[in-house]
Amino acid sequence: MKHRIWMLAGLCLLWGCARGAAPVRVPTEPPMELSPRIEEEPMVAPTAPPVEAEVALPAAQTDAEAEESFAGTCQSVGDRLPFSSDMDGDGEKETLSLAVSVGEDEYARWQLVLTDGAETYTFLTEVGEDMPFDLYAGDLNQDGQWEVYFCGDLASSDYVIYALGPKLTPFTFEPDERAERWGGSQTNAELNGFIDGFEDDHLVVIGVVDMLGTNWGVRNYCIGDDGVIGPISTVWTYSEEREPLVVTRDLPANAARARKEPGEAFLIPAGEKLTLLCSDGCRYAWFVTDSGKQGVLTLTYDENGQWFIDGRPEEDYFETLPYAG
Ligand SMILES: [Ca+2]
Ligand SMILES: [Ca+2]
Repeated sequence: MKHRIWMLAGLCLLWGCARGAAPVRVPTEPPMELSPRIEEEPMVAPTAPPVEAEVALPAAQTDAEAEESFAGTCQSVGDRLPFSSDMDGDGEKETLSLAVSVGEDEYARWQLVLTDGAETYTFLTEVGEDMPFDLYAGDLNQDGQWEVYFCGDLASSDYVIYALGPKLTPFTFEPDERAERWGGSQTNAELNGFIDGFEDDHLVVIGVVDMLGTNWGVRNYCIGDDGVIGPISTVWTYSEEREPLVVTRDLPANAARARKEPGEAFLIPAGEKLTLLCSDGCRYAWFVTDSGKQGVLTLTYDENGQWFIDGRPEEDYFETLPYAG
């Protein structure tokens, strides 16, 4: 539990208790089609086996306790390992356990073990204070086959999610549409962000959106019919508890429309404050001004990842932008 509290406390600070806030007005958008073909790439495969130190994991519950408190929907099992349930519907229980050790390269190796080592899978994360992680299990898409989700921190606050099937076969993720700006380094074996919960058949993910500063947004993912995990909508919704951005020169904007196409153009004058509501992390950021006007900003980026609005760097339009340190 300690590791979860550490992680949640830090994230709540960043996220500003968004889940308890009033709903943010978000432009509606039809569900995105999941792309049918994504080539599978290998997951991280650790190559340095030496183990220097074993790290204690939370005390185990009994199988009966674990099963009784598990309603069948996806939920955290990180503090009740080993965890037993019939994960593939064959009438026999499988048992999930997790071992962690620190290698000479000072990376943590999280080895997920299924039923006496019948299947294993290893994730690498950085070694940090309490090494935050969480493990979730359940049948998100209700096809009778459980998934296992592992969240960890690859580097300083570079949270990452992996998903595995009942035989610990890795799922693939739809490639992040923001990867082009990052230089295409993103793989489809992992998802940047961390799990904030589950809603119906959706995985709720919080992630960083680096556009008009560093912003934390949330969006939902599901498992497509092709088995690929992708976002329901391209839009990341921001917390309402955000510092407004102070405009320092005429800022070109457009009226927000239900679809993505921007509406009528207008200028936001210097001195106006605007609060970002959401963005797609690639081109559009929706906002509301202090005077209650809603609209959308259109951004572009160059080969260095610098953001521009109407040809000017984004920083030129605002007193400050909330960049992460
Ligand atoms: Ca089984
Ligand atoms: Ca499933």
